[in-house]
Amino acid sequence: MTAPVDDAPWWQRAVFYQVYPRSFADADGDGVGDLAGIRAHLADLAWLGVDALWISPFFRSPMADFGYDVSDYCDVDPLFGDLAAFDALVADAHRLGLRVIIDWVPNHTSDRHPWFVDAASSRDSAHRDWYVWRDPEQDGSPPNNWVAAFDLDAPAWTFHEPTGQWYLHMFESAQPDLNWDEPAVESAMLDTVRFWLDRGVDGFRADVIHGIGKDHALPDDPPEVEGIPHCALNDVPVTHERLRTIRTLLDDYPDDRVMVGEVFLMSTDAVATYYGHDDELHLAFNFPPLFAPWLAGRWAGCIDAARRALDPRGAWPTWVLSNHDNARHRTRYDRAAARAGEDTATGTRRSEARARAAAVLLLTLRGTPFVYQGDELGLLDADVPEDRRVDPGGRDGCRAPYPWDGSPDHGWATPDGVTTWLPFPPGADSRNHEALAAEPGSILHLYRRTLALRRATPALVLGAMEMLGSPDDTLAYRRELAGDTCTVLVNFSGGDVDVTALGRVGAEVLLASDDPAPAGGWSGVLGPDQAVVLRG
Ligand code: TEU
Repeated sequence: MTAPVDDAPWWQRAVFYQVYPRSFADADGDGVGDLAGIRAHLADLAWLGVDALWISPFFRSPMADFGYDVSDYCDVDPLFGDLAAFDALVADAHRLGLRVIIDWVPNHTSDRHPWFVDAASSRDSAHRDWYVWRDPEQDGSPPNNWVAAFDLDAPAWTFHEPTGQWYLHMFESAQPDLNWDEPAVESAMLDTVRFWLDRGVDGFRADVIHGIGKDHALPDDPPEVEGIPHCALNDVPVTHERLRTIRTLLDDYPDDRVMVGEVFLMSTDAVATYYGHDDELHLAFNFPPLFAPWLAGRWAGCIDAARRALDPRGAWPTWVLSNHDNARHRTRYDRAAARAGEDTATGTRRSEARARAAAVLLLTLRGTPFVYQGDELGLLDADVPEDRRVDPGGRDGCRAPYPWDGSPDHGWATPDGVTTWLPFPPGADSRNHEALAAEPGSILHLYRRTLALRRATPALVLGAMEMLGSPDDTLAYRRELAGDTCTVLVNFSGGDVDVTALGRVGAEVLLASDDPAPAGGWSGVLGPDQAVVLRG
């Protein structure tokens, strides 16, 4: 029975691959990736077996936040190419069966965006109310206690001397927050969405989307908020109204355009509300798993929280292990293990095994997975020496350029004297796309095999998911669709775990994270940091 698979929207069936354009591939040899570079490697992504790309910002930008400070939403920054290069990329992607979603940054613009330049020109300017301005307190201090995302000691406000008011910025002072209470802002931003939909994009990843609504009173934040800058909360009802307007716009276009929102709240229950009642975001990132350590209990908690929050709404989950804002999961797991006393020899052995098992976990949970570029090579964060650090948020390590081959410039064709904007990740001489593609046992091939298994197994894509009781340090779940079932077992420990009690000895092993060609029936024992998928 294949009907449910065909009926489900593509974005529920898809595996997304996040491209960070500065670091993916460089066609013009300036040491920074570009759209033509991405286009030249689309066939590699089709070979890998992902379904869709999310491309981080490539719009005109002064690059104070590497593209998340947009000065023209409807043009390509010359660093990355031009609109024709974008159109060519989308056309080629579609020919290869790959969908393309792009980043949309609605919470803030660059301070060099013509709207802000005008807003700052005088209190009476046409665009003044497009941003959030407030008079100083009596003692001259900012209007409230909100702090900026990258420097928790600095206020989320910058005083603008010439006009004598503070303006709000959840991030850098070069990223003033838009005032969505001003109807002209909403309509101008909706026009930017239409612009790209008309050009044929399949949807958007919406940056800090929960920021587009803010409490008018701008109340002080409570003293402690877990893990995120206070003003990132912004959890107010008007945001949901705005999301419904955006959803209507998207749904009025043909072909199931999608919006996946970055709702940077650490509560899965709170994130769930941004799906509305199937009338707000199609998908929302759920970040607790992005910060979860490699521990079965923590993962069981994340899975349970997602089910409890999303299932009653009929909302479809998403899963993310890494992105351009945080240390890669392999690096995170290694660091946590080292802190917990794991010795170097054990750590080296376990590091790759953990990354492999995590890949199988990511790609077999119920929901839409997002693979961050380079995780399929098992990359670690780059060690970025102090004199090459560039990001105000300290996120350079996970943004290292993608090593395509083992040559000195790793396929980046940089002429003498030009270096890539960041150093390569460790071990790129051997850990690169070309070398791993030539090695059937590599993690790259494991990703490819797992993606192929997903495509061939509707139960893994849309099937129901049932957690099975399993020993400590392991997770076991069954995926089922129309009578087809498979079972996934994951060992989070560095030793063998006997799982015979699950009664699956002898079952056919469809996939094993450490073995390219598992033969014979399942032994009932999970190896160290091993994940397996069994038929039935
Ligand atoms: O990120 C939102 C966000 O809250 C994180 O940047 C977080 O504050 C940070 O990881 C803490 O280290 C989005 C984008 O993904 C990010 O790249 C941008 O810098 C940010 O918005 C501003 O646009």
